[in-house]
Amino acid sequence: MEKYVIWVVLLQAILIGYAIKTGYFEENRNIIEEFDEAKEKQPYRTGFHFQPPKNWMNDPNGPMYYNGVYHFFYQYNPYGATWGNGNLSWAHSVSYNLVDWTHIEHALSPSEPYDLRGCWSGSVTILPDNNMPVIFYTSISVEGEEVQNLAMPRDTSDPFLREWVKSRHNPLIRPPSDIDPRSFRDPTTAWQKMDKTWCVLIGSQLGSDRAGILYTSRDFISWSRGDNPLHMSNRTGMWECPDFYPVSASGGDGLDTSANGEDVLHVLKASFSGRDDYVIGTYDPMTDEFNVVGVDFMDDRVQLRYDYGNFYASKSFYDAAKKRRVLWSWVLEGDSEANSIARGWYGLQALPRTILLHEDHTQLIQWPIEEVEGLRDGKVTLDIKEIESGTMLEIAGITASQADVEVSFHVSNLDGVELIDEGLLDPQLICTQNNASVNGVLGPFGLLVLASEDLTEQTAIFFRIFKGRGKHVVLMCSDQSRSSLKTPVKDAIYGSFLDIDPNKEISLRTLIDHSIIESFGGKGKACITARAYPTLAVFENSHIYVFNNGAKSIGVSSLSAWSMKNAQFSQEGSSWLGFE
Ligand code: DQQ
Repeated sequence: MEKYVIWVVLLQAILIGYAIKTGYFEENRNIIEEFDEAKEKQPYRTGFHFQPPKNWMNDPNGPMYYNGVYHFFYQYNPYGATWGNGNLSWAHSVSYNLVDWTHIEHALSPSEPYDLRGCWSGSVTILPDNNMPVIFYTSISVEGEEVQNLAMPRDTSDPFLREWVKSRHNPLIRPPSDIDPRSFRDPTTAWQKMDKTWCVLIGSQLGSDRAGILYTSRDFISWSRGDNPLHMSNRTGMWECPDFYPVSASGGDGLDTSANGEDVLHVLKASFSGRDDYVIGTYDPMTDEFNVVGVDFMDDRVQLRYDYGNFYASKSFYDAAKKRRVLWSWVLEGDSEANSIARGWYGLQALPRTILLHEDHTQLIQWPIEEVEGLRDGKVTLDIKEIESGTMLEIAGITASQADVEVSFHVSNLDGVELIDEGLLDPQLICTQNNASVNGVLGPFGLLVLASEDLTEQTAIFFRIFKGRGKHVVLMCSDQSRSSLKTPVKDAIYGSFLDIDPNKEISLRTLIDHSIIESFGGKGKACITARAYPTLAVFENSHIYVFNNGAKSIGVSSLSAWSMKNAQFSQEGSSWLGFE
C-alpha cells in the first residue's frame, strides 16, 4: 500500500514538472486573462441589463418571488455562444431587488431519457397548500418528443433553492396523437380554480390552427386535456411560451395568477414569428371559455404587441412583495452568429417591466420596474422651452452609453401635417419609408442616442404626426439603420402607432445600455427595444441629442437625463467556474 502511494506521488510530481516545463499552466492563465480582458473591453456588454458571464441565453423561464428572494431561470447553453440544440439547461440566478443578481448552480440540465436532448422552457407555480414552488418544463426526449415534466427544490429551507429534483413521475404529459410531437411545449404558470382544479396552457398547433391547449389536474401529477383549447388562431405562427394571467379592470395592483372575479380581465400572450402579441378577454373558470374583447391576434387593423422591436418569448410573474405583475423578455442579438461566437456570448434580457391594464381596457401599459431608478446617478436637466426646426442639442454631462432619459414634447398646432397613406397601415413600413433622415412637417423629433461626435453613427428614436382617417395619428419609430459603421442590425427600423392625443403631452423614456436601447412612448403605451453595435459611439465617445427635423418647432415641457450605475452581478457555484 505504502509503495503504491509513493508511486502515485512520484507520478504526480513528474506530471506537474512536465506541465511547468511545457508552459501548460502559463498557457491556461493566458487564456483566462485574455478572456477577462476581452470582457472588460467589450463595448456591447451591458451595465444594468441581465446577462450571464458568458455563452448563449434565450427565453426567461419560471421567474418568481419566494420567501423574500427573486428567482430568475433562463434557457442557457453551458457549452458556447450558440443555441446548441441538445444542451439547453435552466440556468438560475437570485436577487433581493430584481436589479443585482447572483448566478448560482444551474437548476436543470439534461440527465434523463425524457430530457436528454434539452430542458426547454416552462414556468414556476407556487403550490399554496405547502408553499412549494414547482417547475413545469418541456423537455426533448431521446426520441425527439416534446414532453412536460415537473421538478421541485430539494430543500425549501435553502433561501436560494440551489438544488432541484426531477419528479419520478416524469414525463407527466406526452403529446396526444392528434398533435405534432415537435410542436407541444412551454407550459404556463398554472392557475387554480375555486374547486381546486389546476389548469395550464401548452403552446401547440392543431391542423391549421395555432393554439393554447388546456390541461387540468387535481394533484399536479396526473393531467387531462380539456375539451377545447383555451384559444386558437389561424393567422399566427406556432404558439411558443404562452402566458395567461388576470389584470385588474379597476386599476391598481397586479394580480396573482389564480385571481378572478368581477373586476378582472385576462391577458393571453403568445410568442410566434419573432414577436410577442397579446389579447385581452374575459375568462369563465366554470366553462373554461375565454372570449377576446376587442382586437384578436393578427387583426388586420391593429395588433397588440408587448414591444414592437426585438423582444421575444417573454414571461410574467406575480410579485407578491410589491403586489405587481412583472414581465421578463429575451432580447436577441441583431448581428451575426460569428460575431456572437467571437464575443463569447449571445442574448440579453430586457429590463423587468411592471404591467397594468390601461384604464380604457384596450391595451396594457408597461414601465421599467421602479427599482431601476435606484441606478440613476447625476441628474441633468435641459431647460429649453422648444426645439426649433432643423436643430439638435446635446444632453451633456451624463454617461451617454449607459443612461436613462425622460423627455416630454408638445405641439401647438397640427395644421398642415401630411396625410397618412391609408393603404400603408404597417407602422414599421411607414417608419422605414420615412426614416430619421426624411424631414416632415411635425417630425421626426425625438432623441439621437449612441451617437458619435461626427454623427456618422446614431440611433434615432422619434415621433411623427400624420393626419389619418378622421383623426391625427402619432407614429413612434426606432431607426437603427445608421447605428453602426461596421455591423448592420437585422430588421433595422421598428415602428408602432401610439394611441395618444397629439394635442396633449407626447412623452418618451429611453434607456441606453451600450448595445441595447429600450424606449417607452406615451408613458408605456408603446414600447420598442432595439440592439445597436456602434464602433465609434462607444463608452465615453457616445453622445445623446434631442433633435427636431420637422418643418415646425416642437415644444419641450421637460427633459431630464441620468447616468446609470452598474447593477451588481456575482457568481457562486461550480457551474460558473472555469471553462465548460
Ligand atoms: N425556446 C425554447 C422553447 C421555446 C423557444 C427552447 C422559444 O421551449 O418554444 O430554447 O424561443
